[in-house]
Amino acid sequence: MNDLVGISELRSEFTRFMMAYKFGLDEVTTKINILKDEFGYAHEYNPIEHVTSRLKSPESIVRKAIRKEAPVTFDGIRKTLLDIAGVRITCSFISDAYEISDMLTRQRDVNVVDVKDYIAHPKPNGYKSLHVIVEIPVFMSDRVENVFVEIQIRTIAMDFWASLEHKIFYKYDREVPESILAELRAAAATAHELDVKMERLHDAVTELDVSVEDDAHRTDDAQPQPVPRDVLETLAAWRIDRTR
Ligand code: 0O2
Repeated sequence: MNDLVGISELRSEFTRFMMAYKFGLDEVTTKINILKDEFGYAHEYNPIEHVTSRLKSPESIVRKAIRKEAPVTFDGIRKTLLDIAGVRITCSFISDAYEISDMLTRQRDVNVVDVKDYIAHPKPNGYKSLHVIVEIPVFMSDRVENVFVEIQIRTIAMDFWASLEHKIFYKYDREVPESILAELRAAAATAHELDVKMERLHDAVTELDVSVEDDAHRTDDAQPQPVPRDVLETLAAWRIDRTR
């Protein structure tokens, strides 16, 4: 009976523990969405392509705590695992990754705890991404809790590579054959070449200083736009013409 009470208390403590991370994630995601929307209105070009977020599962939290030889207590986990809450931002160009990181980290309530620049210093397998761990205050009814959130920023090409590598890694249960590892390293180099080429093209077009309607108006929940009066007049005139 005591065991059951213990388990049930632990479960609600775990839920409370995770809630703080969920709120931290919500705060960071809101910040990113504000930047994304503001860019959409104020500039001709939006560096933020896509934003996703995730909370680590309880199994994976405990597994990682054990792997890192952290005390498997809430306090131990809180201090050791800085990526329980994670946001991933996909952007168009390499320079965007640094610009987005600057825009987020210069905000007053964002405290930068750690930066791992795997873009400038890729992992040996070819993995590239800019990782920024931030600490953010979450205001709750009876307390303020500072929560760590890991922000991963990468280009579309880096994200494409990382998603496939992640699948391969798990498919082979972490024992990936050397031939496939070599192909992955080569693919990472090709992805980097594409990033560099696309950025060069983008810079060249920007220098032309002509206004081009791009895809910035595309959203995940596109709504019909109001029909302008001149379009309606054209349609009406066309219809009258056809019925003559
Ligand atoms: P998931 O499924 O994304 O949660 P550290 O905390 O610094 O001691 P850690 O956690 O390995 O060590 O830190 P690091 O290097 O910053 O990596 C954290 C996350 O980056 C990983 O989270 C992955 O999301 C991503 N990542 C790092 N290296 C690779 C890689 O080689 N390939 C891919 N595809 N992703 C990578 P998790 O918890 O491993 O996984």
